[in-house]
Amino acid sequence: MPGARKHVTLIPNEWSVGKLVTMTTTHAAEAPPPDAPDGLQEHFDATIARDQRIEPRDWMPEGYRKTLIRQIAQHAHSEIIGMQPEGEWITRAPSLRRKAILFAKVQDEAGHGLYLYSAAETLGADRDDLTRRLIEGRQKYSSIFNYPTLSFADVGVIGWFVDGAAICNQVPLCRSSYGPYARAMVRICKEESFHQRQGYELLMTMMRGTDAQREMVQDAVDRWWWPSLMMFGPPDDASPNSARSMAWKIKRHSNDELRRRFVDMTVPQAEKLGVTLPDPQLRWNEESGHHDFGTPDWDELMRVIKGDGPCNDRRMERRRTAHEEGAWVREAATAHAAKQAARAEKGAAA
Ligand code: FAQ
Repeated sequence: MPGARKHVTLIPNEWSVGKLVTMTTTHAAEAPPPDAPDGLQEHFDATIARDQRIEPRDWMPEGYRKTLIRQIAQHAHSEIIGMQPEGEWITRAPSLRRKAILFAKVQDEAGHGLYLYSAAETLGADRDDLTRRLIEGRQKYSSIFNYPTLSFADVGVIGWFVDGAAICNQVPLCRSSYGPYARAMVRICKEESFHQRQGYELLMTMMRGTDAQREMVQDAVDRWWWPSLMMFGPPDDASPNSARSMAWKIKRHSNDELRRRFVDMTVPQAEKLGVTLPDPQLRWNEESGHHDFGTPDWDELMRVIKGDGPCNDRRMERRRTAHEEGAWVREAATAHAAKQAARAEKGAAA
């Protein structure tokens, strides 16, 4: 295909997390001058304009705080629910090596959820409350995790597409204006890069295998391509939150811009792998310097977001059960913390 790169890199160099870490180590927002109590909004605006970070101790507009809690909580819920589609294959992985890799990946996703809930807590959110909202269907999680994993090739395609899309979306969030979120994203993105590589390597191995294995890979690609494009959210002209989130530098790029980057990144990788992306309109556009591609089914995205996807009920049911079954762990941890605190108090008094 004209314009396709000769050397396939999984993550374009300009998105190196290392580079972004340097970019994000700006100074924290300075404390507002004590003699200017009315200047808090101006101080906040100036901090954002200077590309400096807002930290938990800084004053922030209520809308900024709420938007961050909404996005970070949805992101955390996505990581936790996102353990399920691949988790279903841990017991069926074809070798000990694949089982160990998959186990580690799914555990990483749990860790990402926990960093993100912690980031939300710095904004005054309560983790139990966020979990309750998810379980009661009052908060969202990513549409992508409502699709079934029908074969082991799906594990590879999730790593390649879903973690690849997560990297496109999340590397710019390492420069998000809210410090704890941006810092959590640095570590998360490093781990997502490993996840993407393991998926691509698994698919490469299958493509070198039998005809049946190659068919499994192509079938998984056909099923996951469009839902992966939908992960980036509705088109810009139907994205009610984008303008404000971008003005606050919570989001750094629009949904369509990130979707296009993902397509540009993935096309040469698909060629190298030897699979066909299921979009007859996909072609390199010399003039724009990007790929043209077809329109995702936005009605499907809306249906899945509203709870009517292929696996929404199953995912939520599993999440509710896991929460109930984990009650004893939370009770034990709370009792242990209370005992430790009582011991420390007694020790201090002695
Ligand atoms: N699914 O105005 P916008 C991962 C909602 S983590 C469900 O454009 P915004 C790692 C949106 O919330 C994947 N809902 O919204 C992994 C809003 O609803 P609200 C998660 C969606 O916030 C890999 C409404 O539609 N990543 O993959 C979706 O500006 C493998 C209007 O939309 C993140 O969360 C959707 N796809 O942009 C784990 C990244 N799209 O709240 C396991 C951080 C939109 O007004 C295995 N989040 N909605 O009721 C973001 O960048 C943004 O929140 C967007 C949405 C881009 C997701």
